[in-house]
Amino acid sequence: MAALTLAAAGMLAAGTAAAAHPTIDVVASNWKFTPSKITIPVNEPTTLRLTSASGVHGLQSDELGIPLTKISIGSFTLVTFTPKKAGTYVLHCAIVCGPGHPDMTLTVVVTP
Ligand SMILES: [Cu+2]
Repeated sequence: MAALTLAAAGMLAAGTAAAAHPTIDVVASNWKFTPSKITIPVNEPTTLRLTSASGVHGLQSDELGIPLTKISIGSFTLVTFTPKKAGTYVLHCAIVCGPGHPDMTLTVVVTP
């Protein structure tokens, strides 16, 4: 009986932790991401909430598991991914957006 109760408590705790994963706002504009650097934990789901203040931009990372995601003015786009490996990833804007496009990056630091 005591073991069953402990098991149920453990499941509840795990459910709470999974639901509490962070959502991070990232605003794209001509020609930068704000913030330009985010830090997230490895092996935990993270949701980015993306929008644009000017221009159409994009985000994509095969290494992080982020599919090509278009970022438009006036709408919020959610993308959830789970980084599998700690490290520093420099993501370039994935949609050609003008003269500042080559230098438009978002740095994602994945901590162990
Ligand atoms: Cu671009």
